[in-house]
Amino acid sequence: MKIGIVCYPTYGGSGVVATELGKALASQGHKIHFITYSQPTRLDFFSGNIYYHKVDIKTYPLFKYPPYELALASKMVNIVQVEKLDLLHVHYAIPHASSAYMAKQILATKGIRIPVVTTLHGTDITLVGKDEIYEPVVSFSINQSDGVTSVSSDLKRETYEHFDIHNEIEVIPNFIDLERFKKQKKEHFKMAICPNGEKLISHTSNFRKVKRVDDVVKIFCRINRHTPSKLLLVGDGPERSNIEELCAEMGIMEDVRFLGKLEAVEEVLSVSDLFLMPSEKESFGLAALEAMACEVPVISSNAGGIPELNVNGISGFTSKVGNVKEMAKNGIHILKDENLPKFKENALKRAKEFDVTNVLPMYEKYYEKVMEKVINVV
Ligand code: GMT
Repeated sequence: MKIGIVCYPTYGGSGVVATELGKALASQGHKIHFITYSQPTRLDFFSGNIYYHKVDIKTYPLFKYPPYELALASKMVNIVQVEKLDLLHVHYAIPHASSAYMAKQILATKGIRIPVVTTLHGTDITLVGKDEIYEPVVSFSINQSDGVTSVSSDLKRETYEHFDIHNEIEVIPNFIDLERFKKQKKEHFKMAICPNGEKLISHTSNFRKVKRVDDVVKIFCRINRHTPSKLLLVGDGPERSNIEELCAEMGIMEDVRFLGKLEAVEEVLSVSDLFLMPSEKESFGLAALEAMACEVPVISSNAGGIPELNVNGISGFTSKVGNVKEMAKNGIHILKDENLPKFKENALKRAKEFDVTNVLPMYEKYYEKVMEKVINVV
């Protein structure tokens, strides 16, 4: 199959999922054409089956807001024709689904029918999309897609709740390449951070308010008082300086390291004992899956789709958003020497269910179904 993939190329779950999906499809022999405004972060190697097409955007003094959606739609029209694509798969509804609709209409005037699959990732529905300034266009574009997938059942439920959708939404969960995340313990790294045998706790995110990184710090403080630990904070974003201030106020700077954006996040995760994800909203929680793939149990909130991944009492624990007291208590329980090995084992076992080899066929089957549907509509 020749597939065009449209996504945000920057750090962030939706771009990571789109890029990893493209890589996995390419390894199965499909020709994958990424259409993005810059090289996707995880697309850092050569593959004969992967192509990258840059969406160029021209500015003009009249444009306060350069029309990216139009440039993207035009690029899709061009690539579908030149590369003879079979299908377009757009990740994150805004604005990718509406640009794809426009491209589809333009191509139809040239006698080309291109099936469009839209994958909903979370904030395109739960935060940004349902805002009235975007809602009508988001609803319309989702309804006009030939196939719609969501990364969790909870996100599917929220989409039907907030939008007038008459399309069937297929749940295809996010996935992980366990080969890449296979434990590669860097014990010297752990020794440097935890010289006195402290436990290592980690968190990775884009440091947006929705991630509640302040709760991460509060949970850590409570755990640390009971079980000597160190905290690694990976990632960067708008809340980072506030969090640094909070750590200073709480007098825990000695025990916390800010690592910024890391390519090889698995190196940190593989030596961690516990992962914290107290998010306000999370359609799936890819960062938690990455931790579990490195055998790290997860203390999380029960927001959105997280409980579909982190099984309470098995791979970790889930609590109500903001209940830092309970989260810390559960963290202390997991970190006890007699409990940790079992939780680690369970975390990895659960992650294996989301291995790319299980999820990739779901996408391939879905593409075939959508293509068949489009071909059969005269
Ligand atoms: O976090 C965001 O603002 C958007 C998005 C992204 O690109 O990182 O994250 C969403 O998509 C991920 C991949 O499907 C999910 O794992 C995240 O749970 C989801 N984030 C939210 O729902 C907040």
